[in-house]
Amino acid sequence: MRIFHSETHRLHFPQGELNGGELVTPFERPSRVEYILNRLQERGLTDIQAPGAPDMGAIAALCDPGYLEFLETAWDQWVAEGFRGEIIAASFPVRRMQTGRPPRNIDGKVGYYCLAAETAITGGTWAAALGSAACAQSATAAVIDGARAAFALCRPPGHHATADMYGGYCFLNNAALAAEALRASGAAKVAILDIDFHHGNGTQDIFYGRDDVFFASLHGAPEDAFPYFLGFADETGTGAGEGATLNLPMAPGTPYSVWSDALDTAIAAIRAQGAEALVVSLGVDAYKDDPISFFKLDSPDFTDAGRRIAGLGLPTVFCMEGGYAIEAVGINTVNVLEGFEGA
Ligand code: OKP
Ligand code: ZN
Repeated sequence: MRIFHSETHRLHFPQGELNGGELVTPFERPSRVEYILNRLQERGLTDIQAPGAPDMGAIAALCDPGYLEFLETAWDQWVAEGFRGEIIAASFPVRRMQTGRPPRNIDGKVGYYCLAAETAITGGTWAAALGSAACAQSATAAVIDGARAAFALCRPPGHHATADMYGGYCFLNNAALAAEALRASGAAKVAILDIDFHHGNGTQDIFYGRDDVFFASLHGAPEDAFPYFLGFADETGTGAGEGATLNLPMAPGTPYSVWSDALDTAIAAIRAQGAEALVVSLGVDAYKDDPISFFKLDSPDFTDAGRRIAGLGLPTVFCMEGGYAIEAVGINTVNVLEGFEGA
């Protein structure tokens, strides 16, 4: 399988994540990539290359222009203001405070474009986010060129990012970029299967009103799990997109026997939709020892999940998302890919 990885991910390494009132070392950290790369090598998945330059036109087509300008300039403005810490949002346009006007003040602007305060921005974040997007774009190009599948080792992840908001460790929605590129290449219908433990609120939001990109997500029930406010089973799409969103929220402690039934449900829906290409938001935080999640999948279950996904028989772009049980992240990620390839 062709694999795309960019060293630029290292440029994004905030020292602090707001967690339980403390600033802790972020769960989403550069070493995650090292564990994945090591495991890929160990298992002989060595067709790893750097992506091409990011396709800025495609990023501009997906995202709000003010948001992209913000991501590009936020650090310089923050420093110019005299702030000495990393960028962490503190003021948000919440209920009855939404007038759609991005503030001039950088602290206000940060809150305007942020959906969750755990995620810090630093001087290297924009470059890392672009490198991550480039991995998704190059992996998609490989599939468009005829590869059965490709793996974008995206870091930072993307599925919480909307067209105009960052948070949940995400800045640019890599899976959405992949889906849009597949559409542009001629696939009439594309499916995004999000198996990360967390609901892919950003991806859902981007495609919610459209019927050409089907979005299916398996995740911790929003009553109990981040992002808390989206991902309920009754969110099924709107307008032309009605029926093109499928949410499968599950309870704390969910074992593979239940999770795999949900996976089969999502796979059957993707088939019924007539999707011609597939994007997998590949998070492995459904793992039993993940420090911020609550499902009970074991490592061999990820191999089985990969096998089931391969059963769709679709050209497939895997985009890395979450997974924070650092030492198992590589094993679980590669297990999905091996299960897929061995099927
Ligand atoms: C990103 B992805 C611990 C809770 C952090 C944000 C989780 C983001 C997950 N401080 N909440 O979907 O794996
Ligand atoms: Zn996650």
